[in-house]
Amino acid sequence: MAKHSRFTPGILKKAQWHMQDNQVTPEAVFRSRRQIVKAMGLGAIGASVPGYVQAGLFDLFGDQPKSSFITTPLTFQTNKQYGDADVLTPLDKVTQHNNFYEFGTDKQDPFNNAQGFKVDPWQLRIEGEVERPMTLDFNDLTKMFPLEERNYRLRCVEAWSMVIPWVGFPLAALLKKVGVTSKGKYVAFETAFDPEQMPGQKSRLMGGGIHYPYVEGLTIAEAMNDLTLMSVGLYGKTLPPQNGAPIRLVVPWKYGFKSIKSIVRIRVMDKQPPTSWNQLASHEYGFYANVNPAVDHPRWSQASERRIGEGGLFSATRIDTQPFNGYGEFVASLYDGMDLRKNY
Ligand SMILES: Nc1nc2c(c(=O)[nH]1)N[C@H]1C(S)=C(S)[C@@H](COP(=O)(O)O)O[C@H]1N2
Ligand SMILES: [Mo]
Repeated sequence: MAKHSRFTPGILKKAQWHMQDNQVTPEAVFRSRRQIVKAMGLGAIGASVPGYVQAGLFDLFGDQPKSSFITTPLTFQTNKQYGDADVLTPLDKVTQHNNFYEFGTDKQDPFNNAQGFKVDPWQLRIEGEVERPMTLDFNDLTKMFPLEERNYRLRCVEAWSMVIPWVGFPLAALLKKVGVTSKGKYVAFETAFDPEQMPGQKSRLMGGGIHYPYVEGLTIAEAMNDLTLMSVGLYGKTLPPQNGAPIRLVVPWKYGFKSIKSIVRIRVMDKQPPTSWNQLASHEYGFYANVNPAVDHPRWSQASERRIGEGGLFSATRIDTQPFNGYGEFVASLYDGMDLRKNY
């Protein structure tokens, strides 16, 4: 018994809540938990049931299951082509300050409410104007394409920002695999619709008034740009549910709401698809939503942003916002001749 006494719930809890950077990772906590489970003779269950069930098991220890999201390590190559000069936002901020209205509108709601979200089995359907429609299952998401790690700035339309080391593959790789037809001009994306698991889809108030499922879209040129990433992980591990597990879009030159989470359907279309924030308030949120310090939101300036960093949960540094979030050299040409004030 003394053998595993050092893995006491108290110590685990402390490790979790004192986690200030990525030195102490959820994976490390997960591993020590697995040792308790093993010591209790529950090893076989612990190893074979999905993560969310294991999280439930840890209730036995009086720990906080909501903080024990299970992530597993990924294999990837690091791609620094799009910059790595920014200081990364600490993991605890990336995973506890989120927008995912399906789980509530407060910044900590997704962290608190998404932990039971079931991501395996999962099906991602790719269809519409494609030569070879496909359905990817949970295992395909991390195995079909070589994974890359890329550090991207994420600029929310609410004027806060983070720098996140995503792991994923270019959306272009997937689109090439299915073969876009000559009619394919836009790509539409859809988040899972599951009110039993997503309380924000049950209550209009809790879901922020959005008409679910959450939908987004890109032009085919935007979708094919190499910057456009399908993310399956962050900080080297699979995505936590609050960040859009098991697969989400990341479009770093656009406001964060374009980066749709927990995707179940990608449809190549011949016309511009509807998008959730545009449907909710079209005078405030456009289809393009390129980060643009020169075009203010009707209710606030977009000239600067709060970069969330070290320190307390809401500590931040105010910095100037860059056109296209600093990715202009890679994407500005997509909008040549376009009035970006009109096409906001
Ligand atoms: N399905 C869905 N996707 C979503 C959202 C959402 O509410 N639902 N919020 C968006 C917004 S406003 C932002 S800023 C980013 C936040 O991503 P993060 O929580 O991983 O930082 O997710 C985007 N994707
Ligand atoms: Mo956002």
